[in-house]
Amino acid sequence: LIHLKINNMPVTVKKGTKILEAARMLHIDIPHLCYHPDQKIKARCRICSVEVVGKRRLLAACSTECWEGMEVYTDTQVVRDTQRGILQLIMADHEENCLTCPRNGNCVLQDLCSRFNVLKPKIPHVSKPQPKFGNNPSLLHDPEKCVKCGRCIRACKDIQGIEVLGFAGRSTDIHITTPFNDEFNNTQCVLCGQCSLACPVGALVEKDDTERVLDAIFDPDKIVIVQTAPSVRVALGDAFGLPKGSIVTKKMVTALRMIGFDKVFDTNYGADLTITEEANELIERIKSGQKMPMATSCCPGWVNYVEKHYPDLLDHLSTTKSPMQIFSAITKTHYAQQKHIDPKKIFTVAVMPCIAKKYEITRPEMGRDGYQDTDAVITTRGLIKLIKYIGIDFNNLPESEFDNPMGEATGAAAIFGTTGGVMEAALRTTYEWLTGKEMQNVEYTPVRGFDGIKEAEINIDGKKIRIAVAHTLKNAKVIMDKIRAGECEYDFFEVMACPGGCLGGGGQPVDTTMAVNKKRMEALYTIDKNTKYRKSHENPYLKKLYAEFLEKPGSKIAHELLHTHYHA
Ligand code: HC1
Ligand code: SF4
Ligand code: SF4
Repeated sequence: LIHLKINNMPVTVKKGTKILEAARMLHIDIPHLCYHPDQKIKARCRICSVEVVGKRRLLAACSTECWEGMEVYTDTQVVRDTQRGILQLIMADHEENCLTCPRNGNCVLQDLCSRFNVLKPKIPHVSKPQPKFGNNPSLLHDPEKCVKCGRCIRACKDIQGIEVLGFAGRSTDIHITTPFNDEFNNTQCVLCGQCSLACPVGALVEKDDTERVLDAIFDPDKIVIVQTAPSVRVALGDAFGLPKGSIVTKKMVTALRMIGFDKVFDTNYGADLTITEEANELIERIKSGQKMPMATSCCPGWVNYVEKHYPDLLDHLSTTKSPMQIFSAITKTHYAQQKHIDPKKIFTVAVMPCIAKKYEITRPEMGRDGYQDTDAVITTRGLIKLIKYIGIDFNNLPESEFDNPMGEATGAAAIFGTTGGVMEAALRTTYEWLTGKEMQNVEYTPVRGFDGIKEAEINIDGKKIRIAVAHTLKNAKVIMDKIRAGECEYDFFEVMACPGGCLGGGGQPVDTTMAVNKKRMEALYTIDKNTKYRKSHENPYLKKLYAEFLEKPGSKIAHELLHTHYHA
């Protein structure tokens, strides 16, 4: 253990602890911009500079390890002048239009300028107009708002292993851009949005669809139906100061009704359908031995990755659509027929933790008769905006239930939001269908937790099924390279592009970290435990849907509505 003093207050820390972390133990927040708890430390911005007795220069608190007897001061005149000087320099190179910035009110730079009273620029402006990139449905890059912290670069490279973003230029011309300054569409980008989650300011943001949703709500000719993804309900509370991992499903449903949605349904119902179709597909592939191993396909970041990086292996993706798209296809066909509504009058909105989902809904195969199945995706951040816009006192809301029939779902669907969840849900159904026996213990722990790649072998009636689960595309790459080399022994594998799965999605609240994700994961397993039915094929509304409309898993109509194809 190491003993030191910060601002004359003693603190004891483990060897290797950085000054920034030690200060936190004393409830002191040393300002930081380029530091992110889940990333490699670069000490680029130096805003965390502190004075250390015996050192002539200021040291970066994010990267300097504490030593025995160290004496640190975080609030001297020199430190404050340095911090203010750095902020002045950043502001001289920053488009100052905070009022029109999507991160207004939620921006680390804005907070720091306010905290250090840097209200008027003292250094002449050096920033030059730069082109914005955003010719895609998901992601917008505005280099004039960039603070050059490099967090987006590290997210893309270290989480996804993709390296779309990088530094270019020198001195005042230094900027972050894509290869050849190209639009994201033309690069290897998969629109996962991890860069936007890492960005502390408004330089990389999602495309905002909240206005379009409000327009539909205000349109008297539209019936606006909303569905909410499994992992939104365990993250939304963050924005209202609730403990991380709070389960706010029922308050969320009330808030959605107050915003004006005509029906509030659950993506989890779609997830149960995805599992029944996917389990059936897996069993068919196991029996035929074709296109093995089969991979899950509900994550559009992952699908984009296979299309762009491994087009030769597209056959491995399950053809089953994602829960969101299955949900919307049923809404605009069977549900519309049952309720005698012209599907063209229905406007379907999905609340997702994801920005790649904004792209997924625009794929030409995701609709029929000239309309899209899902009309708009808003992220968890978008929903927070709408709740604040309406002026809803979220924490004091009464609780309410989803509408039915598409609001009823199983525990298997709930865990889709965490890495390993889709696999566990699929196994619950596959096991019962292959053996005809009831699965006693539905909790399959080998696929739980945040290890990068989890592998297991299950014995189903004497047949060994080899499975794997990966989260982040850097880990997925390991599996894909093995398949390409003909060295992969799996039968079935799950990939979710974001760290921890959707609960760490690119559209989640901006203070998402792996520590927060762990709480969200525990919350999803709690929902599963407390749900009446825990296997997708036991969802009573789903059984009815197959009896009335879809006939059986893998039927012709199920293929037409619930399955898709991919393009190289
Ligand atoms: Fe997901 Fe999925 S789990 S992809 O993460 O399969 O976005 O939460 O809605 O579609 O169900 C996201 C989450 C989500 C789909 C489901
Ligand atoms: Fe990289 Fe994902 Fe950002 Fe694209 S969206 S630049 S793949 S982190
Ligand atoms: Fe979207 Fe979830 Fe995939 Fe991330 S893991 S890209 S949030 S679907």
